[in-house]
Parts: sequence; C-alpha cells; structure tokens
Amino acid sequence: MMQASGPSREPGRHGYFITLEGGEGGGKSTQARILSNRLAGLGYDTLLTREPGGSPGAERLRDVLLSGAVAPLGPAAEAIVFSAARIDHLDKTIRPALAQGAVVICDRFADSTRAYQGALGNLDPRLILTLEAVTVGPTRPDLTLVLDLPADEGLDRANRRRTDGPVDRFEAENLAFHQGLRQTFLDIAAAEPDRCMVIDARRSPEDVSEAIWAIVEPRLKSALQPARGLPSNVIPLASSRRTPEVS
Ligand code: T5A
Repeated sequence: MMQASGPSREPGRHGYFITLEGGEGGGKSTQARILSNRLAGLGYDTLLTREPGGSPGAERLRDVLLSGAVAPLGPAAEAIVFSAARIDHLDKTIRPALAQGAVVICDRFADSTRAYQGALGNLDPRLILTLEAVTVGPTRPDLTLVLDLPADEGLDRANRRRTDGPVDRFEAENLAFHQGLRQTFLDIAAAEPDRCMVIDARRSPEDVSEAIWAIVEPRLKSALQPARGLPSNVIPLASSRRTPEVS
C-alpha cells in the first residue's frame, strides 16, 4: 500500500485522486485507460472509474440521465440527480479505494456538474457550491486533467465513434452549447491552477498520453510515499481494478 503525504489531506485518504474533464470526444476515456494501465504496470494499485456511474446505484442513474428523462425537469433537477449518483459512487467506490491507498482515476467528476448543469444551465453558482459541499465534501481531486480541443473536433470524434444508436442527451446540444462548455472548463482550470492542468487534446493519443505522464509522474512521486514500515525500495504488488462498467 502507498501512503499519501501533503499538507491538506482528507483524513483517511492514503491514495491519490485524479479526474479527467473536458467537452465531448476529447479523449478522456482513452487517456484514463492509458494512464491506469501505465500506473498498474509500474506497480501502483489503481482504480479506473467514471461518472455518471462507477457503482451499481450510480450506473442505474446514468442510464436515466443519459436517456434525457431528467432534462425536462430542468438543470437544477439534473444537477441534483448527478449529485445523487456521485454520493453513491463516492461512498461505494472512490473513498474505500482512496482509504486503501489506490490511485483513483475518474473519467469526469464534479467539474462536469459545474460546467454542464451550472454554467450552461445558468444555475445560481451557490446551488452548485452547496451541492458540492454536500456530495464531494473533502474528497476533492488532487489533480484534474482538462482535455481541451475545439468543440467541433470533439463532436466529430464522438460522431465517428458512434456506429449506431442515437446521440445521448448532451451530444444532442448545439455547437454553441459545446463551445460554451469548452470555455467553462478553461475558466475552471484558470480559477484553480494548483489542481487543474489543461492539456492540448488535438494531438495524437500517444502525444497526449506523454503530456499527461509528464504532469502525473512527478506529482505522484511527491504525493505518495511507501507505506510506513516498508523499506523505500519495496514496490507494492501490482493491482489494477476497474469498476465493472469501464472494463
Ligand atoms: N455529465 C456528466 C453532466 O452533464 N454532468 C455531470 O456531472 C457528469 C459527471 C457522460 C455525459 O454526462 C454529462 C457529460 C457527458 O455528456 P459519456 O458517454 O460518459 O457521457 O460521455 P463523455 O464523458 O463525453 O465521453 P466521450 O466518450 O464522448 O468522450 P471522451 O471520453 O472524451 O473521448 P474518448 O476517449 O471516448 O474518444 C472519443 C473518440 O475519439 C477517439 C477515440 O478513439 C474515440 O473514437 N480519440 C481520438 N482521435 C484522435 N486523436 C486523439 N487524440 C483521440 N483520442 C481519442
């Protein structure tokens, strides 16, 4: 098990929490997988998960949310349902893994609620802050990777990947919505530069993953110390887990 160090750690958190954020088709899932595999190969205990979803209860809410069934109730209701899913995901999946010392890699998290429902839904920022306080509490990401590319390129990628089936609730929004999303994620990153790093996602998957690695590697090295009692040259047993839905 690895043990975390640092000035303001959540009590009981021994692992490291990384989230990937950005608009549609930016390559978050691709890069989350690459990073998880790379870390597992180096002996880190890793957990790859996603939102909405990542626990059985949250996955059921994912289906409801992405079907568009909640959309007619408005962005406040959607934000509340995304938050309900997040509570289950945090309680059942993320916090236990962090307590065990894992590196948790999560494909989307609370910044997506800030962007999609908060900024693009024109919600009062106080509602989003209150929801975050109730749902996320102290379990804030240590590092957020914002994959940035022009909205039309991201939508093109998402469309090319889809072989059949309808677009989901958010892919169906117009280009102006997606351009607004891109700017919102950039604004979030600018407001929290210690947590958020913006990555140019227009490059090849290999180049993007190297840019991510250059950010992640030094941070992990300084954040995770070998568990007390183990000599510093002992590498923990490699273990890579995924919530079933992202396997
Ligand atoms: N949402 C989510 C909210 O509204 N509020 C919230 O609080 C939360 C948590 C989730 C939806 O829910 C919304 C946001 C979303 O709309 P989802 O199906 O999980 O839905 O959708 P996304 O998270 O947007 O995932 P996507 O699959 O659309 O995009 P990714 O993960 O960014 O991209 P990825 O890796 O799947 O790649 C897409 C395609 O591009 C290719 C891939 O091979 C794939 O075909 N690709 C590249 N092509 C060229 N160059 C690269 N560098 C590439 N990287 C990947």
